[in-house]
Amino acid sequence: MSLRRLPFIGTVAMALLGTSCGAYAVASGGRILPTFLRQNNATASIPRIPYSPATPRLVPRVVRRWPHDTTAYTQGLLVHAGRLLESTGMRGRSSVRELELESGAVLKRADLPKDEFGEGIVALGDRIYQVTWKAKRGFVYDARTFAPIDSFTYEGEGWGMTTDGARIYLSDGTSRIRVIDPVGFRVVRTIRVTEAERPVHMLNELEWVNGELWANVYETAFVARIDPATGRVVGYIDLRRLLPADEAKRLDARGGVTNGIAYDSATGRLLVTGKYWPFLFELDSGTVRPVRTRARARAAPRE
Ligand SMILES: [Ca+2]
Repeated sequence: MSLRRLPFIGTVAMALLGTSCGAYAVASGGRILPTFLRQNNATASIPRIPYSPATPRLVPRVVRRWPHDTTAYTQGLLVHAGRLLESTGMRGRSSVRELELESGAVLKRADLPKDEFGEGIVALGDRIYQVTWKAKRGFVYDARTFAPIDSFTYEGEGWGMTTDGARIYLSDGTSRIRVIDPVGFRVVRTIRVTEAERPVHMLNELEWVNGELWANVYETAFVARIDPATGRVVGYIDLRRLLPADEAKRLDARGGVTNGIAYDSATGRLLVTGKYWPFLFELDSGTVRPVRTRARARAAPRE
């Protein structure tokens, strides 16, 4: 998603609508919200993850960093056939790009119409699919030339996408991820993502990594590692230490949150970034370091 939500929206909406709505649910932050608000990604609260101290958290080792366009409101990031692709959002600035990793230069780009708000992308074969935030319409490009070749429609909002090589996975800011047949963009099943039996909403940019479904959790610096069969979060990647605290705070104030995961299964290269971030960080995908959780620390024997 795109625009940073004002913190009082939920409160105001509750005051205006709460008394007339009978269906309530406890949001992750402990606040009581009408069910329809909790499921509406435009007004959802930031999940206070990890919910359980027993859920494994990993702090990745940074191999190196590469330059990234600080005007890019990163919505999607992936490697396809050795090419690094990114999509960007914001009206009038939405695009699909091919990047040169070493310089951050944009080698090729296709701009969306000025009234479109670009979101995630996925590449399958010779096609790139891109969704838009609220227009319920997506675009298909020739993966090599970026020439527009088709469009498609879907219900609800479009946030992040990835693929296991056959199906498309689509997030929409809630805790659901739709699994989609690219032929006709038809939903074949829906994954409900949970950690410690609680829904993990605000799921954003996606990546398929060695059979796991990874998702940036919007407005947090955590990446959820999801078992695609059950929807359970098997662990988190903790990206809070990638940027110096003052820089992260400065970026966060203008919506520059962690977003963008690209994994090249051919090389094992793992890249992450954020909206407006000055760098793509290359992480050591083979030696992601486990963080001792509080529950494990208590259980650990003395050495
Ligand atoms: Ca991705």
